[in-house]
Amino acid sequence: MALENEYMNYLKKPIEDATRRELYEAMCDLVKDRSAALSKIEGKKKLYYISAEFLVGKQLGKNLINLGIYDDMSRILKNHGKSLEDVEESEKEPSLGNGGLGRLAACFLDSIATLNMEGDGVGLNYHFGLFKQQFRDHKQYEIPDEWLSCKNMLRDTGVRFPVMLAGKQYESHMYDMDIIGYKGNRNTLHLFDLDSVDESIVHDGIQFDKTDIAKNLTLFLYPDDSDKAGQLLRIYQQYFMVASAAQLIVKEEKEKGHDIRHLDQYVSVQINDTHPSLIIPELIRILINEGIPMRKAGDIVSNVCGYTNHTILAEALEKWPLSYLMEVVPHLIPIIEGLDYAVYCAFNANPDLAIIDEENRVHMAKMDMHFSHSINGVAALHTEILKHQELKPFYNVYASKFNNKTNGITFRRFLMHSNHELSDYIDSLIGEGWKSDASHLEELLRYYNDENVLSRLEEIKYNNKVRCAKMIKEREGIEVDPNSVFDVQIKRMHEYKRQQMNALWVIYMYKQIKRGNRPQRPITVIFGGKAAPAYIMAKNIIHLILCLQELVNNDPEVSPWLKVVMITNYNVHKAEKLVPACDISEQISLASKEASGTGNMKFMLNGAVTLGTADGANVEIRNLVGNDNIYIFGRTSDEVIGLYNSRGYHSIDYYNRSHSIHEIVDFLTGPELLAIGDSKMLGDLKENLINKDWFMTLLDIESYCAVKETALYDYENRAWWKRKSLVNTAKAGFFSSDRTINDYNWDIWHIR
Ligand code: 26Q
Repeated sequence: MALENEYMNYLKKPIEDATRRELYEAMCDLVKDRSAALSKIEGKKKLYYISAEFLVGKQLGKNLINLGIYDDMSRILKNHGKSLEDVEESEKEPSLGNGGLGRLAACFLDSIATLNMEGDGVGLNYHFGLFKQQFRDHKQYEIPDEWLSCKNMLRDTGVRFPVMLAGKQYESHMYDMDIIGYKGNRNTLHLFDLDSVDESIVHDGIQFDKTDIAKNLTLFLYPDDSDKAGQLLRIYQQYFMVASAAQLIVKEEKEKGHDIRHLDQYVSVQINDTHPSLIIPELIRILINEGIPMRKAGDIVSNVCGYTNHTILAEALEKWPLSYLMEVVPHLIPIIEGLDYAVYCAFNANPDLAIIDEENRVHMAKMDMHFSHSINGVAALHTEILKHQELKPFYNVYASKFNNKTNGITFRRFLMHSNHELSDYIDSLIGEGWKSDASHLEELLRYYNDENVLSRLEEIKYNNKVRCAKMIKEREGIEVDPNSVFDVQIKRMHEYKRQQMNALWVIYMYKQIKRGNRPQRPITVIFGGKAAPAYIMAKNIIHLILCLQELVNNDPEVSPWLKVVMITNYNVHKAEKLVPACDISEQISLASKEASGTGNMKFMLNGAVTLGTADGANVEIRNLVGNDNIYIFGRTSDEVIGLYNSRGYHSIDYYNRSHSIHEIVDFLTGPELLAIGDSKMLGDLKENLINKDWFMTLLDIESYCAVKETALYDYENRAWWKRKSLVNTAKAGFFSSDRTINDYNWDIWHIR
């Protein structure tokens, strides 16, 4: 009753009479005030997690859970004929991240606060996050995704810092979002903005004048950087972020009465990929201004900073022309050149280790590795590849800096919030201990042979599929059968992730059904993901999937057995609906290319079985669940790396040698698809597969089809499959981001 009265104070009208929006806004105020009443977490040392992306997702539900009042709120609304889930729909999702890296940062903040460690996030307050995706004529269109007009968790702190950009002074303006620990206290996510940013300069989708910094600085997350203006804008954004972060750190340290000459005793900074790398020269510059000699300043900053690498794709490693940096941050050039010179002297002019290369480009990752005390990869295999392949010259000289921190996910969002029914059922079986120590999930293995438990788990999965089918019907207008197998691949569109291989399997299955070879049970293949606006091949893959969706779902012979769904505008909210409903989790990247993956962990936790390559964290999933509870196919990372090194892969040979591959690939420009789609886009896809296929789709496709057939066959042995599903949930504890954060703290931060 007390909570209801408290809520009524904000709502100021009977719950029955309030609109969803009013119910949402009142609850948002309640959460903000409850959160403000929590203490700030304090410790002897503080972490700053700096990241260009924080893909935090909707905040209301998660905050209610962490405040421990979700169920009560849900009951209060229900008593008055309203639903909390409907109210949650009113919130706009802040899309302040692209995908894995941004979502990881958000999971980390949740765990840091939950573990009662003093650690804040620092990033940018983009007015438009990642674009909103629409489909027309089987193609992706991008429109701006405005989120700030909706009542949200941001507080205007009034705190401002001067930032020099291209010799002119600007002022950053700090907005804070509370990060509430699960039944605990709070930390903060600080997002910096520029007052003069002007949303009205956006036109024709997501186009805008990239040169007008005063108007565009924090307008968009990742503006297209395929031209010079776009690259300069990224540098402007990055420096604006880290210059603000550095001043915030200094301000807070001074307020605590700490001597910033001993910054390394009190502060840890984690650099999330190379996007915040300029924090290194910026901190060094500040320390020098305090009278500390350059060498000493370099040592202090190295002790403070840790660097996380999230990718092994060379094109994602940032290298900025020195001339661009001269334009945007001229005051950092003497520092960066000084660091480069120090490296030059220390390592006998070894070009592999140089920060500035012969073409006068500054390698941000190299600066990070020299001037951080820790370099980590995000899954065991990824870290090994960094050590022995991609970053080998650095491993040779800094072996002790390298360490692995396998990614994790927050179970508060990806089980307790997204799958209440399963979460509550787990509580009833093994108690709530798993919520503070996820390894307790293993206690579920006690029920391995318990028919009642297994059927209840099956029922929960079915209910989730019904809910998901309802969303698909409402949002996409496609009818799917909850009794079908839900096969799900949701992630950014990228050739290395190989959505095209799954699409080729759809063609294979379509042809099988046409020939009368029907599957034992209908299959629903669900895709979701955005393509970067300038990434032509990823857009071609979306086009193929949308054409297949039309072809397959409208064919009366095929559609009773096979459905294709491309989810529009896939985001965190939709992930929460799709993940609990999934039977088969598609994690089919070319081995060695996916640093870790975190979707794979979300699916596993929710009882899906992985169909994947031995890549990223899939390898660790396999080690945990055993070969009986996962479907692994395709070449290993060693084999793939060998093929790249020997240039031994020619996709055309696979196309010419295998009749079935030939047939599937030719279908791309066959009459069925050309009647629906664009001959150039489909033709380019086909041509790319035959003559380039950089990510080796045709190498693995036969093994993929064979193993997928086995998985679908095994699915019919229901008793067996239910056990596989149980084992996956039971073994997922390792992938709690609480475990990951404890590892970071133990090995790198030492903040608690
Ligand atoms: C770089 C230069 C210029 C423009 C953009 C970028 C850029 C932007 C975003 C580079 C990388 C990203 C994002 C990378 C990312 O999300 N990586 C994913 O990180 C996850 C968390 O560690 C891993 O699980 C995934 O395997 C990895 O792909």
